[in-house]
Amino acid sequence: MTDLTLYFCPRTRSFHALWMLEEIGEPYDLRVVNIRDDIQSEAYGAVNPMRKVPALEVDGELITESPAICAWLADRFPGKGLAPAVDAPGRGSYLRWLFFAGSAMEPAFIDKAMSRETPRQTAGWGDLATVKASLVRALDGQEYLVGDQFTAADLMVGSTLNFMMNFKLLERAEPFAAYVDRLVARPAFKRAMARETELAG
Ligand SMILES: N[C@@H](CCC(=O)N[C@@H](CS)C(=O)NCC(=O)O)C(=O)O
Repeated sequence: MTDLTLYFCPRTRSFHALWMLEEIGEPYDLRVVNIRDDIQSEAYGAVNPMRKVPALEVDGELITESPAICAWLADRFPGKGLAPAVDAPGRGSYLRWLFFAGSAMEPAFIDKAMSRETPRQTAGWGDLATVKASLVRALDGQEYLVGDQFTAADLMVGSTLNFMMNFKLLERAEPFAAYVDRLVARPAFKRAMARETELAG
């Protein structure tokens, strides 16, 4: 059996990985890390020198960065159907949107949070308006980003949209509202949310 340990702090981006673990449904351990102090310890520096959560320890190997954690889990447990197989149609689109969450959505929303404008030709993420327009186009006429299948790419993109809505950085409006509502209705999301709420105290 694979030994899975998630370094997690409630009410942070580490929720992406918690939700993914619940989708996978394999046993895992949680180590709660307080991002105000624990994260600065020497011990946590050895887990993630970036001093960020989440981190997933797999049989002693450490994986950081939420999209990488989700990609690894989806590929390690292919029977859960959370990623198209390497040689299946949709694999390219799946990877595209999975990476888009971290490389385009995140920095574009942080620009907004910081009330700053990075020139779009300089920024690898372009700008928030174009990021949103790209997602609107990707979701046009479909329930999920890759055909009719929920994948880890939806988890990362949807969880990021939900996070940004909760922080009032994104209006709860269509088409994103219906998409996020569909994702948060998943039993695995609800289990992860219940676990997080319990841990947040
Ligand atoms: N690129 C990372 C970002 C993770 C991240 O920003 N984590 C925040 C919590 S929301 C954190 O650990 N902050 C602690 C700190 O910077 O002191 C990922 O996608 O997993």
